Amino acid sequence: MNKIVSLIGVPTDIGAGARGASMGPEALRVAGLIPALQGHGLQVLDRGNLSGPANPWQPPVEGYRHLPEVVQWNQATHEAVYAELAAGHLPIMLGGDHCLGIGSISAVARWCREQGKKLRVLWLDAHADFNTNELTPSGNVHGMPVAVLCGYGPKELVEIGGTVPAIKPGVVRQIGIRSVDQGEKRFVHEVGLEVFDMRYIDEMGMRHTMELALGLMDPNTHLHVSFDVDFLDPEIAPGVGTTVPGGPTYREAQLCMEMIADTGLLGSLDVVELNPALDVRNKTADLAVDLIESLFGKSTLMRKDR
Ligand code: HAR
Ligand code: MN
Ligand code: MN
Ligand code: MN
Repeated sequence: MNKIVSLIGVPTDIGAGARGASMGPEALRVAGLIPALQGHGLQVLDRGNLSGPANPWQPPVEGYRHLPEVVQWNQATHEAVYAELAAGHLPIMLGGDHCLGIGSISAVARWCREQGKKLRVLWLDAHADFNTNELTPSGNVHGMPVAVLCGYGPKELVEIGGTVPAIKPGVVRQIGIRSVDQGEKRFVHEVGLEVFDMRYIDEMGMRHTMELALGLMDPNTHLHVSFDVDFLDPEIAPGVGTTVPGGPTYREAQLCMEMIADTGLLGSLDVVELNPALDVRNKTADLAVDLIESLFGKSTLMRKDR
């Protein structure tokens, strides 16, 4: 595990359907993210926040809302994440809405290609985020990042990391999914995306789910976690723009994070969709920090295998 982590705030809600995710980075800092990470022996570099265009709050154009602005924010994110990886740091992108996964993961994929490393992406989310401008019911680009990364989307976004597609669907494992639009569903099937939806987790349990999602990784794998806070059940995590009932409980989410930590392969992280305007006394941010601690190896007792 990399011992220097770099926080990159990306204060925008440019791809979202509700305003407020732009306040996510500060809410995570206020919730004590930095001391929490330091408490696990990590050195933390807070790189501050990136800047970019304001949210013009316009209707979709050709099926995309705010595409030029989305491109600008993602170019900045790509460069910032890539620079931290090149410096040997573990980047944590503090969103911001999930459209930023395009910039972040394209940078991680570029880095892995250059280093000859394998990549696995865990996509923790209520949503599959696999829409295109033709399939989307909203035009919100935060519903499209996985499709864009796999090469389906507008040229300006698909080409952000230079190589197209940035990733193959086979590197992605989606966990916690419970809201997929009609056309999106067909498309997820068509490309063969590996989805552990809530029904799967209900039937098989989080432990078995994570064993499969983390299975067959050789030690030369860079593990990227894209943590959309709406992955969590809204009862425990109300501070997101698109709540969907029936998500993982507190303990299921903890186990998910703990099992990721146990691999020792975590190389980068996105924390997105936290919306302080919809939160209650920063409760969702506190919970996110708590879960991030587990992701970085906090455990109740010393593990017998350590
Ligand atoms: N699927 C819906 C759409 O595309 C809602 C997407 C909501 N996305 C997020 N990110 N909050 O997962 O409009
Ligand atoms: Mn998402
Ligand atoms: Mn989501
Ligand atoms: Mn804590």
